[in-house]
Amino acid sequence: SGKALRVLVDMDGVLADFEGGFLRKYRSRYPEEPFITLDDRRGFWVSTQYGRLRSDLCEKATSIWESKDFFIELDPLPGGVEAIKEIAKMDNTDVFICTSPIKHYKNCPYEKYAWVEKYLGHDFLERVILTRDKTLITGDILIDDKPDIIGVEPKPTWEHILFTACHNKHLSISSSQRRLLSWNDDWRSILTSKRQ
Ligand code: UMP
Repeated sequence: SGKALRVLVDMDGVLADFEGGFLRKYRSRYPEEPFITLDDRRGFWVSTQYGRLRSDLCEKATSIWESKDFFIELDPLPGGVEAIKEIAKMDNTDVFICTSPIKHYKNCPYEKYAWVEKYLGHDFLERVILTRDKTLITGDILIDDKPDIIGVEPKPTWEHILFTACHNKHLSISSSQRRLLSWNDDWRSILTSKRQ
């Protein structure tokens, strides 16, 4: 009953394994360079942490996700594809993938659509929103691993559910913020709690 629940789901770090894909390709391309294990990741920006390790490693890190086939070859994170397919089938529920492309646009937007088609099917392309500002998108919840989601809209309509990732797992969360620890966590209860 009531208006359909609108669920926004981030892609990198929530559906697709950006961090794992990055580390594997970085080590393969730069086998002699130091790297940061996933356990030692801190902060959303991989490039920032690599730049602190050694200043030239910022652009070496960036070269990895700017390369052709980086985004299409990301593995799905456990349970994500199954969960979003289940959400899409729920009554009174509209789900969208809400993802920010990198500004090096040659491959990333194309490969994000191709990834969605590969793992979720052609019809799911209808459900893709590419934006660099998620505060402009209206929804009831946004499941996203980025701790600070800001933009031009000071009062976004969605509740941000912080999806746990290697870079945010040690952050303490304000009492009002909710987490989803993984797709094995109780996302169904979070959806139920938002229904009118
Ligand atoms: N990204 C960077 N630099 C980093 C880490 C990630 O540019 O150090 C990119 C990858 C994604 C985008 O395309 O930022 C994050 O998108 P969202 O997960 O916020 O949608």
